[in-house]
Amino acid sequence: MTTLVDRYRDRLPLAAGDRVVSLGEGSTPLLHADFLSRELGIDVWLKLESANPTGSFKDRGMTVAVSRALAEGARAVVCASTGNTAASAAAYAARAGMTAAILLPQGAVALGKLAQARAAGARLLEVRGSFDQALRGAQALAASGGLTLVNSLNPDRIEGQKTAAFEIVEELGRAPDVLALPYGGGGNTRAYARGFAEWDAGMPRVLAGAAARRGETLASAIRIVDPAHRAEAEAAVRDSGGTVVALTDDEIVAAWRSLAEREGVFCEPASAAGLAALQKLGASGTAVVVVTGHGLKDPDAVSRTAAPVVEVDADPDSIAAGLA
Ligand code: AN7
Repeated sequence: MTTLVDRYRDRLPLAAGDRVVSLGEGSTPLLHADFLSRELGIDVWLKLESANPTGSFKDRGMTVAVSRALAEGARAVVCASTGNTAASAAAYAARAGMTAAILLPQGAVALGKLAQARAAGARLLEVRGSFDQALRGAQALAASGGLTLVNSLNPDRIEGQKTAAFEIVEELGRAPDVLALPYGGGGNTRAYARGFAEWDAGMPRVLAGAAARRGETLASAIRIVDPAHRAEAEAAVRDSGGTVVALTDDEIVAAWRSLAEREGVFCEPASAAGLAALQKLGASGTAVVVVTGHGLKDPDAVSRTAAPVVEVDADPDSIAAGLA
């Protein structure tokens, strides 16, 4: 197995002797999207970050952040999370023999993510409040000492996540013309911008899909009112000639359905925000759409938006009627 750190160690902040805490992250598929390419009249590729070990792009950052925390002698990590950072931090901390303290916005984390963090034995606290409030709590806890913050405010997270841009350039042989991705707190947008800049292969035009109603979107992963990286992420988008695209939930769900129904790619709703931005604005040339998290993380989203299951008896007539 080649870990992410093995693949790009010379571009990551880890010393030669540091123990690497890895679950086999990175080297994710870049899948050609035949239907979407025809629909949009351009060449569309999907970067399946949902194929990372805990099912989201967070693992790229977490391998670096947890390895560094371990090297520095930390015994515990802390984060606030809408769910995916929680699942990733819990798994990497478990592997490192560290405690993970995780602050979740009450009632706002998808079922699969909660199950992942619980299964790994993380200390889960449900904060009576929003993600934004939970993040301030996590920052205060980290500042009081002893725990390392592993939200993307930790620069090691961004360092790890920039490697997705490296992989795209290596696989396409050049930077794409357009990169479309979801925009929650903006850490990942910054990470891609840094990755393309460091590889020196040119910067794609970045389309960053955000929920128009940030505090209420059904895409719970990006239910973040005040993005921690707003200034830097939006500057990077502007400098690339790209746009922050405000999306309705209907637009996000339409993109999410086309990924599942037309491409066979089942992601969580927030992960379709990049495609929704691309569908809304259009583009030319080659576009890479980042699919950030797996669909199994949020089964309730399916119940709310997909066709119901039909109940039948086990006889041929009843089955035929059920299919009619
Ligand atoms: C699937 O886990 O903020 O713009 O606490 O889970 O870097 O914040 C997750 C964010 C996109 C947005 N897609 O990325 C968390 C968290 C998925 C996500 C984003 C998230 P950023």
